[in-house]
Amino acid sequence: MCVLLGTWCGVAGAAVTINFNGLSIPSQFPTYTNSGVTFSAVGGGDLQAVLTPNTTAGITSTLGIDPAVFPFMQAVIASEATHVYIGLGDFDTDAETLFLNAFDASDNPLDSDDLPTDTGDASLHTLSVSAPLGGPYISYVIFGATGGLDGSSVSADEFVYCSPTCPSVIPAPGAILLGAIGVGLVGHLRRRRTL
Ligand SMILES: [Ca+2]
Ligand SMILES: [Ca+2]
Repeated sequence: MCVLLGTWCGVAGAAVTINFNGLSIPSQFPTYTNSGVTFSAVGGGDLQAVLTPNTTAGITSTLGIDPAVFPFMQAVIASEATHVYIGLGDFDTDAETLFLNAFDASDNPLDSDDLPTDTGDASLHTLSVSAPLGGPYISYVIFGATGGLDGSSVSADEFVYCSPTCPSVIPAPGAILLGAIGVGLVGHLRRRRTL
């Protein structure tokens, strides 16, 4: 599904949003795939559906590999992406640093975003990353929090990606200019004929 969101994706952009609202709470699963994106916990373990700070369903990881630490989460984007946005929020009401890191298909870091949050901050915060213009594009992202209680004790929601393979529906500026010249010329000729 391609939804035009020019503000987020740029002139030729189209965005896909995954809101997790179809997930049942509580539920636990090793992976979650929706709209060409597969979510999982980094290093193994499960994900679970939880109520996020925006009071709708989202995901977080589960304790398991290390029984005291929530692992980071990752999202693999089948079509790759030019931009990725994610909402991250707390469920331990601890101070921590939210992060979103982007990588290409060869595991090279492309971009990163982070945001320190204070104790008691129960808001969903949007983080974003971008690929270089023309690529290489974002193959996967890793996200979560560091420095707080119990490892990556945050939930995720409102995942948005902009696919480089989505068809553009916005004409290039050159095409718009040529079209405007053509319309003006036809109007001028019509006016001359009527005189
Ligand atoms: Ca949601
Ligand atoms: Ca936390």
